[in-house]
Amino acid sequence: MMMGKMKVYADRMSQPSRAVLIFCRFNRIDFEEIKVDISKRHHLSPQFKEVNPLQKVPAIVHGSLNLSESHAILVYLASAFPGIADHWYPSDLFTRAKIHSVMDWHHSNLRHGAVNYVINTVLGPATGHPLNPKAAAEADKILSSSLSKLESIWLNGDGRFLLGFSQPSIADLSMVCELMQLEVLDEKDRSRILSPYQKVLRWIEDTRTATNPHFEEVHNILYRAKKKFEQQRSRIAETGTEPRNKMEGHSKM
Ligand SMILES: N[C@@H](CCC(=O)N[C@@H](CS)C(=O)NCC(=O)O)C(=O)O
Repeated sequence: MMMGKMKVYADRMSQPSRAVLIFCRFNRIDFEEIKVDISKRHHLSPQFKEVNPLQKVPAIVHGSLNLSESHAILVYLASAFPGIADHWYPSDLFTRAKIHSVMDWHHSNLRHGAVNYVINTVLGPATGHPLNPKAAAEADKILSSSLSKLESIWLNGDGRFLLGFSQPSIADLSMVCELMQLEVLDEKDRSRILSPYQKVLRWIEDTRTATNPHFEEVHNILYRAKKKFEQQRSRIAETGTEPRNKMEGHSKM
């Protein structure tokens, strides 16, 4: 059956989008990246609603298959395309079950804490949400408790990757992309959150190294956003004034 080139709808500011893009690029999957700019509300357009009625990125279209949810997409990609190394989504049933276990945990714990903390301390105004210190404090607690479990349970094996594996799986890629969003925080805050977890920090570096140069290329947008937020913070510190326009500094994200 002719499937045609797969389309990946993504915004590189979105962590699950980055995981899918890095996976495709690293594994030399032939695909077309279609940018859906969340800060410009492109995910709410009628055209994108046809692709993903949930109006979230990432989403893929491959032949007659429309698929959303990054974990389901990663499982599909690892299974549908030939020549993908087994370590990404091992064929052994018990190992697969463990990978699903850690990915499900991620979505209801680590992601919950990380997204809500970043939205409520830095990114909110870019997506039309006011910053909310109370929600940020709650997210901070969830994030710290998740990082502690990540360090003591999921990264407790002999290998350098989740579940003690010696090579990365789709779960490593998904979770590291999640934590990379902490780059946009004030550096002191980022260090306060991550520095107690040395295994986590080492694992982020190992996953980056294992998937480069694609990891860095896809994350470039985040490093540019980090610089903009840093400049914005030092301007506020010098002049004591907020940017004129709430969206200033975010519009090119
Ligand atoms: N569980 C989903 C999460 C998708 C998601 O929340 N995407 C965000 C960007 S990171 C989005 O599209 N947000 C737009 C909105 O909620 O309006 C996945 O893993 O793909």
